[in-house]
Amino acid sequence: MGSSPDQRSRFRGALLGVVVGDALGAPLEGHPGLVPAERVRALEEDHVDLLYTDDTAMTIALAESLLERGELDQDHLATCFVAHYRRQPDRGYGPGTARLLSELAGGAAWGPAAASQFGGQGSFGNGAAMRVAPVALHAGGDLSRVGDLARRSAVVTHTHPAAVDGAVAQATAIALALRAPAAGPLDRSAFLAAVVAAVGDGEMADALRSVSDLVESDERPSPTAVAARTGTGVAASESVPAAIAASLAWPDSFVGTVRYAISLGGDTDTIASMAAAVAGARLGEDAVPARWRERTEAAPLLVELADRFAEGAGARRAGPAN
Ligand code: AR6
Ligand code: MG
Repeated sequence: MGSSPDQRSRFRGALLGVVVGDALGAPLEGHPGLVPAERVRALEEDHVDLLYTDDTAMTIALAESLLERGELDQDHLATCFVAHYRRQPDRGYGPGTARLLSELAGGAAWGPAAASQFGGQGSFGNGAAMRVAPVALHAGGDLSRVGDLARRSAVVTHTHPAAVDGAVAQATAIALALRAPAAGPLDRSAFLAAVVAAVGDGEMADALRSVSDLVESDERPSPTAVAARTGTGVAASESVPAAIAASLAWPDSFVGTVRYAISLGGDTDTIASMAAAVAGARLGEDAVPARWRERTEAAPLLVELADRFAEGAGARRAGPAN
């Protein structure tokens, strides 16, 4: 293995992970039960273009908002989500998110509209977690900022505590991966403990803890065991722990992580997207196979957005001119 990838390569790896995992996993979204390895291979070997879905569309919107405003501006973010949704409403948005974005497009304020979803519970879907990668890039891997930024990005559409904590967990996992040495073994136990600590007590922390023995074992856990513990549905409390477990099942392989994540079945695009973002953040863009990247819609746009975050982080490190 070569030297540790630099920050630009890791930023690219994280956002390429989002789009490649999403686009590769999308054809199997909703698959009941585990996906046989042959079905995953068939997807990989196909020659059709890999099209991205709402997971990536919302990631692009969040990235553009952070880059344009230089901060997490919730009103602006809501406007960016709505603009993407209006341009391309058929990207596969979750039903609650589609309804909410239509309400916002009609002039509703995001705060009360998001809070009133699902009879006032707010959405517990994984929509806030699946799009959160740009928050980790904006924070440059600074863990002290990631949780608060992730929370504020989540509540624009998802107010249920499990959805908000899912976004915090996923953003923290990416931020940790951005800082983790790529050479040598990853301390999986410390990694999971840091993610749990970031979310605090509750349903998400419990769900993450439920896989700790599997993740820490010297043997790679079987997809059957992980899926049985976490579930693989669109609820953040299922798919976020499933994705983090997938990234820790194959900590040194982007390809292994994506294959494993898709094999879990259920919300395959979102689980693969979240797992691949973590893998790409640690392993860098060279870990993303060229054959996947070339087939994936909008991969160059995600690279461009990653580079803009890297330039911002570089400028901050250099400090003001005087
Ligand atoms: N009570 C009951 N069901 C709920 C609740 C709740 N409080 N919250 C969510 N659900 P949604 P998302 C169920 O619609 O999170 C795309 O395919 C309900 O069935 O807010 O943006 C992506 O690829 C609801 O429709 O959207 C992701 O897989 C569903 O959870 C996913 O959709 C999803 O919540 C992202 O969905
Ligand atoms: Mg999905």
